[in-house]
Amino acid sequence: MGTVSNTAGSGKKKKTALITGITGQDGSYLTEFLLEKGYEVHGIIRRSSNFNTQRLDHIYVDPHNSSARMKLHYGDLTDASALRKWVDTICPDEVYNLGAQSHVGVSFENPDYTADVVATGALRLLEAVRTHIESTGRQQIKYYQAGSSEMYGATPPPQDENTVFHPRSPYAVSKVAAHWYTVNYREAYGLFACNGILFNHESPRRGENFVTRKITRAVGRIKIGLQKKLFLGNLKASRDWGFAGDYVEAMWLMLQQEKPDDYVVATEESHTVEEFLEEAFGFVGLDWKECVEIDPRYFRPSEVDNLRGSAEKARKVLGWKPKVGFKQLVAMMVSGDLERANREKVLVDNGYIDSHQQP
Ligand code: NDP
Ligand code: GDR
Repeated sequence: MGTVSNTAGSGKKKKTALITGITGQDGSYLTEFLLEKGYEVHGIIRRSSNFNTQRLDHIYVDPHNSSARMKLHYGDLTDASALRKWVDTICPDEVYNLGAQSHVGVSFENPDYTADVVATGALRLLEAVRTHIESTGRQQIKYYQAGSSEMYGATPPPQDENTVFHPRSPYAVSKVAAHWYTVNYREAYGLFACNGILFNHESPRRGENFVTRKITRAVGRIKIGLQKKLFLGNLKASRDWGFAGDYVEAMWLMLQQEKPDDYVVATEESHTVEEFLEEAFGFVGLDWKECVEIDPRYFRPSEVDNLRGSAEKARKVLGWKPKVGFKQLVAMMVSGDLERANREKVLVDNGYIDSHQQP
């Protein structure tokens, strides 16, 4: 794990960011984005029995190398003392709280844990930032909270910053709590704290049990003959799907404003899971109806039917707009997974793995 240094070789202070959830989809894109901007990036990672830094491997530089600007530290959103220690040690200019048990379906099965990490975890990190500022008399630390369109839940679209929250899962309820903790720390202590209310965003790095990636993984494997069927739940749900690489820029922009505020980030276009299937299977000339079967296991006890954001405020105030559209996003994900399936096939054909194993 890395040592901590705050100054560039020139003597000019380099900006420093601390990211929870750095090993996740958004964490990896945000790290790339901030490194590109010249930041030193510190990430909190959880201990696991195997390394789980695959999304960061391509930008990893050994910390013994003086050019390393990404540094990883063990910690957890359930561990307040570790959070405080890393805020004290790193003295970041900006903190991005992206860490979460982020799967809506799983949150029905692990509700306590989800609340602990997503809701109380945000509170612990806000408290670490607040008490650090109070005890050191240091300048402001800017804080970003990863909020979610799931907070709108049952409230019909279009959803913007003034839309009423009606969360429909333990995950979404926990995100609502994290949202209000963030607002409260801004109002009570003058903390520079922003909520980004981000609608679904995907990429070739999306976790494989979210519906988009589950579909594009299956398209690649079915096309190449490694798999026959894809089992899914509710195909009628509609989501506002954007590209994760575009969305991390909005997170950063929020922290560059004069005043902290909350912003919706969305493409303003919504598609059903069925439409995603049509586009993804169609991209490789397959008919999804011949491959998809419904498994009630994937239905949720309460569903979010329709999300479509209005990102007018982000467009006007942040000057942000998405660059990647729906068709381009699906093409990018299917192409990535076709390539991966081709690599898998080489291993299967040569007897290194069987077709049920992941390489
Ligand atoms: P991922 O599931 O890909 O990543 C979640 C990250 O949180 C991982 O790095 C994970 O670590 C980490 N994490 C999980 N539990 C803990 C814990 N107890 N302590 C510290 N870190 C933990 O999510 P995304 O990158 O897609 O999303 C980033 C954030 O944005 C999340 O908060 C998510 O809820 C929110 N969000 C996401 C949207 C999306 O469409 N992607 C939309 C709106 C909000 P590990 O690798 O060890 O599992
Ligand atoms: P979501 O994403 O719940 O919107 O949360 P997910 O991809 O899991 O579900 C989207 C919709 O697809 C339906 N669905 C299935 N979902 C999964 N995962 N697996 C299936 O087999 C399946 N079949 C149908 C779901 O019911 C749902 O309606 C994501 C996460 O990234 C959150 O962390 C984030 O806050 C929100 O997006 C915005």
